[in-house]
Amino acid sequence: MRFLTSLKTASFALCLMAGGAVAQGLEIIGQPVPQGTGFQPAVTELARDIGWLDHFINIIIAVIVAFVTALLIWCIVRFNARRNPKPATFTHNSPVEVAWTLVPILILVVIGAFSLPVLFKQQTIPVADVTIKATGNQWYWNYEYVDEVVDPVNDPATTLAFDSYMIGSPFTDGANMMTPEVEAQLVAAGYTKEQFLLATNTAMVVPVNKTIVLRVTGADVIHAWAMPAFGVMQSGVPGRISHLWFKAEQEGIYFGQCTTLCGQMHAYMPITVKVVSEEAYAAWVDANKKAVIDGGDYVDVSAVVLAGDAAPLAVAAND
Ligand SMILES: [Cu+2]
Repeated sequence: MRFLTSLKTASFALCLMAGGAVAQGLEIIGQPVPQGTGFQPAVTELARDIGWLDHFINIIIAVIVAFVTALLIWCIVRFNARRNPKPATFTHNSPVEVAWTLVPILILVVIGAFSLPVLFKQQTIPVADVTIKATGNQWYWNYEYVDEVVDPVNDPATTLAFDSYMIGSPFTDGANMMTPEVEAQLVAAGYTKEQFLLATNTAMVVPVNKTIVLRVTGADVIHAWAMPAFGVMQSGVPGRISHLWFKAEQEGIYFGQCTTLCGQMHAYMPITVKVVSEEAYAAWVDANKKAVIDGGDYVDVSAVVLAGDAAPLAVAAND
């Protein structure tokens, strides 16, 4: 990893000259939707576990709230001063005190018994099929495919790596605001203006149904790499490497964001992940290695797919 950024990021002027919209060949699955409530569609076991745990704890909370509310109403109605002109004078009731100590303890034990296994599953890092190092910078991400040496014969030290900026950020000639130029860039990259603040100029690409291990760190301040549809979030702390893992089960495009306040433009360093077939992933890696050697730009996975270098993408339905 001699050069952290071995690939230049795509030039939008070139994209625009190439003539408008690039079909993505992939469905956008992981993004916020208008009037949406709850979680984004879960495409990993971890995300399903978290969703289940959330529902489970919500039920417990609802029961407790209903019980306490009923108790309050009963006390107000039954034990008010008007109905009890001569108040009782006792101060203690041991059975009730034992109950209100033990019952909450039991509730916490039950919650812990279900939540700790989910936490351990997240934090037990399996053997990786693909290992990627994600480095948070003010204010963009860098992705390094640590096992993908670009040119093993002539330059065994350079791995595939590239920066990922929000479309519309100053790096892409924007000012973090929606303008006609930014919309044109989004369309050129295969998005619409709905994906403003989410879409990036380069995407992290991973194969479907493979175990991906992400090494997360920060280059300057603390950032955090988070992907709601995968149920993962990990702080990127300068000087140390943290790990997260996921196995995405559905091809598509997913959006996440930096989730630790890292400075003035924290809101403008989103994350785009494209989950593709194994064949498309391999072709994408090869195309980008070739681009590094030839001094070319980052190659989007849609170019690989649409050029027919890989098997056609099966786009799964979004439920
Ligand atoms: Cu941030």
